[in-house]
Formats: sequence, C-alpha cells, structure tokens
Amino acid sequence: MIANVHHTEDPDGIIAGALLNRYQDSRILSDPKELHLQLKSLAPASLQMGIRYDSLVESFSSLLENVQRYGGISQIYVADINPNPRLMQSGLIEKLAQSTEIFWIDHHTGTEQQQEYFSQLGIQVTYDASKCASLLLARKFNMTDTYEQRLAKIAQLHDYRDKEVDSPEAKLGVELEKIICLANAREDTFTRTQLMDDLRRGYCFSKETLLLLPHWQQNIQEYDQEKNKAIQELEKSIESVTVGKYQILIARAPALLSQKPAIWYLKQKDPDVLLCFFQPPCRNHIMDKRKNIPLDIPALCTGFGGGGRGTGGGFAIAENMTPELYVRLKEEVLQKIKEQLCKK
Ligand SMILES: [Mn+2]
Repeated sequence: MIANVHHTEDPDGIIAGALLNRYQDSRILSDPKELHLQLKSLAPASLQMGIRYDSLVESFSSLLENVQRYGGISQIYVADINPNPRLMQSGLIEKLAQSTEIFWIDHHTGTEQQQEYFSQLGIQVTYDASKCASLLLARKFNMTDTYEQRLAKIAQLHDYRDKEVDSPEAKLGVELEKIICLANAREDTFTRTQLMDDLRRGYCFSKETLLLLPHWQQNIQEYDQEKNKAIQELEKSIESVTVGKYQILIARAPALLSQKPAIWYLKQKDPDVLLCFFQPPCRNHIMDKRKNIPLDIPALCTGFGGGGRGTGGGFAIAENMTPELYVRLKEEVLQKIKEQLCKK
C-alpha cells in the first residue's frame, strides 16, 4: 500500500492531497498488472493522511506504527510538510526511511535544510522555494491533464499571493480557504477530507466558471456570517510595539481566521513585523514581515520548533493558548525579534 501524507490546513496542502491521489489512481489504472492486483486485494489503494502542524509528530508516529505493525506500506509520498525541528528530533524519519521508500515534495526552508540529510537516508526530495507543493507535484509526476494543471495553478496563486489578484483561480483559492478555515476552527476533519476528495474527483467547482458547486455554498455562508465578529475581535486584540525604528504588530486572532485571513488583514496595516497568535483550538502561530526588514522569520520560527518560507513562518505549541501562556510566549518571541533587529 501507498501512504499519501499531506498538510491539511490550507488550500495548497489539500490540493496536494488531491493531486497525490489522482497520481496514484492513474498509475494503477494505466498498468493492467497493478490494476488486477488492486482489484483482487479489495483494499484501498492508498492510505490518506492529512496532517496538522500541532500534531505532526503524533501523525508520523502513527504512520511508523502502521508500517511496522502491518508492514503493508511500501511507499510514502509527503507533500507540503515542513520537516521542523520537532519532527527531526523525534527520530521517526530515519525509522520510516529504513523500511519504506519516501518521496518528499515541499517548498519550506526545513526541506531545503534537510535536503542533503534526506538524500543520505535515501529519501527523494523535490524542493523549490518558488513553487507551492501542488505545483511541484504536478511537475514532478508529469500531470498534464487540464484539470490537474488548474488545481496546481489555484494552489500556486493562493500560496504566493502578495496582492489581491482578480483571476477566477485566485478567487476560488480564497473560497477554498474559507471552507478550510471554518473546518480548522471547528476541528472538523470530515469536511477537510471531503473537500480533498471532491477536488480529487472534480466535484468541487464548475470546470467552466470555476465557481464552487452548490453543495459547498453553505460552508461559505457560515464563514462569511462569522467573519465580521472574528475581525472585530482580532482588531480589539492588536497591540503595537516599537523596537528601534521598527513597528511590530502583535495580535491574538480567533481560530476562524487561521492562518492566512488574519495575516492578510494585519498586513493591510503595513507593520514592519507582525506576530499573530491564535485562539484554541488552533495551536499554530504565525509571523510575517515586510520584505526588507532584517529579520529571518523562518529561522526565528525554527528556533521555536517550527519553520517557514519567504517572509513568513509559524510554530505550533502542544497546548491551547491560555491568557498566561499568551503573555509569556509574546514576551519570549518579542525578545528574539529584538535581539535580531538590534544586531543589525
Ligand atoms: Mn504550501
């Protein structure tokens, strides 16, 4: 059996999951021998694993358990996952690499840093800082089908958006994000899986208009209804701190706005650095900055067990945010930011 392991908290991760599935399906369908074996076994062709950063180690640990106990997993495809310090310190990757073939397709700095080590372990790495995981997948596996190319384009526009884009693909990315945000806030794994599966089968949006099909409209409506209140709450939480000549915005956002909507909202205020913590059940916290600020955000986040790419990054903590933890964490991160900014 094959395991498809992908990030599940944003459109790129979910689209990557859909593309991985389509790739596995097409491989089986194009090989009569494989197809025969598959039909005979009556088992699912692949194991699907949507990953959240706050339970990254737990997920890989259960994957290893699966490999060791059942021995049926021969290949693992990993997409849009940053191998952060927590995962690397767990020792799980080495163990998985010993008994399975691993393909690691990703665009985070952690993957760049581990590229050489992963190769030594026999892991096949596909890395490019300028392409989202979905686009990397489509290129690596020669997915030339119009629908698959379009999925990759939606993910790419969404993951690398630096201003509002008006194309139908960009708009659809924003809609997908609304569905995912609502599911993240409600810890609704079922909806995320359902969305991935609809994208895989082509039942999510109209291929002519690129508008979501009616059965997803309810999710959009619910998100839109809850969004204004969430933005008000975010707005109230904003604090501004000055470090030297730099302005740092710190905020605590409702989980509904995790991850990108809160960041996009705060970015409009044009701070030099922004630090956004999220309310439970969200445990992944995000930082970003303006392009020319002398601060290495992915490195800073790596110091907190996370990672990132470009101007942004994040780190997950193992517990829900309490008011006390918020105060403590805010001070710790701010301290690190000050150290780096004042060094220059
Ligand atoms: Mn991504």
